[in-house]
Amino acid sequence: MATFEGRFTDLTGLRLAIVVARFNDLVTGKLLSGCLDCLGRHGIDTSASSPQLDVAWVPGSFELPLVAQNLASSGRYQVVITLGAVIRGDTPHFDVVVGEASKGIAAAARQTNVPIIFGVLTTDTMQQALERAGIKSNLGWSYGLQALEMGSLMAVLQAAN
Ligand code: INI
Repeated sequence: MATFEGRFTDLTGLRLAIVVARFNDLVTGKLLSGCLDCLGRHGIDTSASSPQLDVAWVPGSFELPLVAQNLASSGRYQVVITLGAVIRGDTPHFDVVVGEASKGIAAAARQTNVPIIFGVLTTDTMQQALERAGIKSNLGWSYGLQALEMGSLMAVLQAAN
């Protein structure tokens, strides 16, 4: 029996990309800060000149799948993180954006065979979003951890194939 697991240390060979939506950047900027804090505390070089990490900004969560797929298919990264915040308004726009972002991100990961972390908050209010982006916890930190686990797990699986 083989057991395959990702890890959270010894990650010098790991290359990551983060795609962040500018829409609701009060929230997504905080998610990015939490995510970078997590990655840095686990030994990832998060400096401006880092050879391990790149960050791309897109207008909104609707655009996350396209850019995540582009980065994932480049062969430069073992894992891509998407960060967004979709907050329910009075129109069906919320459902359209959330549906396209979630389905698009899942499809991009399957098509490229590169894990893409779904770091998109979907909340009814700005208060709920902010509570998950630093007021109470910061889910950006969790998305960083999940990226480390998935990126290193894929490397283990590829080595075993
Ligand atoms: N984009 C978001 O990331 N969050 C939202 O809450 C949101 N709302 O509510 O409209 C949103 N819309 C913009 C969308 O993602 C696209 O950027 C835009 O439609 C252009 O394609």
